[in-house]
Amino acid sequence: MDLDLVISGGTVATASDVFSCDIGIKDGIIVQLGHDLGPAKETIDATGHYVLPGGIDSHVHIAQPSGEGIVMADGFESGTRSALFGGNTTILPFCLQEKGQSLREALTGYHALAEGNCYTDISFHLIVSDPTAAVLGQELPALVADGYTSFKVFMTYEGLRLNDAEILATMDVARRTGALVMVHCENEDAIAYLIGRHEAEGEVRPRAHATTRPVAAEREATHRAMSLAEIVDVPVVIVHVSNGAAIEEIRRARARGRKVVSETCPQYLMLTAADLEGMDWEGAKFVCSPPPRDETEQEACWNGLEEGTFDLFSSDHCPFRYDDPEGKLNPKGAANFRHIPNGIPGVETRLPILFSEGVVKGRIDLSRFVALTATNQAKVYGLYPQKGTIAIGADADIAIWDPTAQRTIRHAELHDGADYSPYEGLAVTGWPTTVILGGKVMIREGALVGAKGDGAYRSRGLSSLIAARG
Ligand code: DUC
Ligand code: ZN
Ligand code: ZN
Ligand code: ZN
Repeated sequence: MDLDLVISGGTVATASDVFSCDIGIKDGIIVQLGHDLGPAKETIDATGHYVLPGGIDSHVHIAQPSGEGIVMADGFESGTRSALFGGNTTILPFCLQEKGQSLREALTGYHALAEGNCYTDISFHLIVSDPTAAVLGQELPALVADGYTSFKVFMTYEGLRLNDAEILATMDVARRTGALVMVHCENEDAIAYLIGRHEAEGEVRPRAHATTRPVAAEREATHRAMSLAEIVDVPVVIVHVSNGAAIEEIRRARARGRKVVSETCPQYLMLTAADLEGMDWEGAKFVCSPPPRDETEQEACWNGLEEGTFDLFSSDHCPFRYDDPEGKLNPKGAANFRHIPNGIPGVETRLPILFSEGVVKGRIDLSRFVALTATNQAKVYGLYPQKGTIAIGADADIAIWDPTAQRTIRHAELHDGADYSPYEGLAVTGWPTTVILGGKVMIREGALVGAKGDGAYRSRGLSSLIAARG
């Protein structure tokens, strides 16, 4: 049996081990690990390189309706292309249920947009915004059985947020089906109160986005989400944690024996509220929720990555163009921060930033990097062990990294549909140079050789990390 591909001479890292070995691939699957493999139709020499599981980014927004006249900067083609160039082989975008819509209807739309257009594998989380009896009683359980095994609820945003009763009822579907609930934790009433006060004082600049969404609003909602999950007795994922107080709440809940999965994102390590001050309206480029905080909170998030509180490091890629009437500077947004769409691009820069700032600077080791960016992502969201690791029988989804590459992040060299990067000018060490999806070379030495449509939709099983925690 000739192998299709051998990756030789590299340093392979998994979430537990770093070792020197060659990888043999056949029919899209890793079939051999060892030395002197072959013969093979093709061999890639990875000498001097790291060979890592392809990144999995479980928190990505693509083609999501975002309010009147606002258009997300990425569809599935540009979003997955950007993800691929950043060393990812699977992303999990959200399927937003709009009010009055069934989840199936919403899914039909996203699948139609994604079909034939993806450079990475994809799978969808659902966002439940209209938890009617029919949705919770029949539709959602049926979709969980069909492989849509995670759904997100929001505690903020008028028109999207669920009240506590609705959150409890939605969590109960997770209890009955084994699905996983993700929660966006910010207290909407507190934010609305602060927005009212800021507007009364005439403070409508982008920086008010941060001061109207303080740490206390996130901490309280984080505590409440975990309490509601405790009452229902289900695990819960706290997404995009931005600060030390919320981290403390998560640690306390776990000390009580609660199953909590937690995630942080590059913006909470690299940006601060001071970025929202910007020149003129430039601060709009950094408007995301929760907002970037300060250096103390950045350190708290690093600590949570280092000592193990965070399971997941995801991008929360949510791209809007800046200089665009359909983006950040829409006519209303250019006059009042409330109307600046929330979210920033970052699917391509997530891995290089954590590698450079975390691994190269000695804050986390290479195995922890792999765990946070691939293995735990697969375990939490039901893709493991098919994805998220380098093992015999796993999909041959692999990123080959040049750990010494020196790059300065320039949006002009990225591949998303936005018109800026919040990390413009950041110098990083290390970049994925060759990316392989299901045994097919998609990026070879920095050049795109794969085609849109090479990525496919993957249905998912139930979360194995949760099961493993008993
Ligand atoms: N929440 C997200 O998860 N992404 C972007 C905006 C938001 O509020
Ligand atoms: Zn060898
Ligand atoms: Zn959110
Ligand atoms: Zn998000």
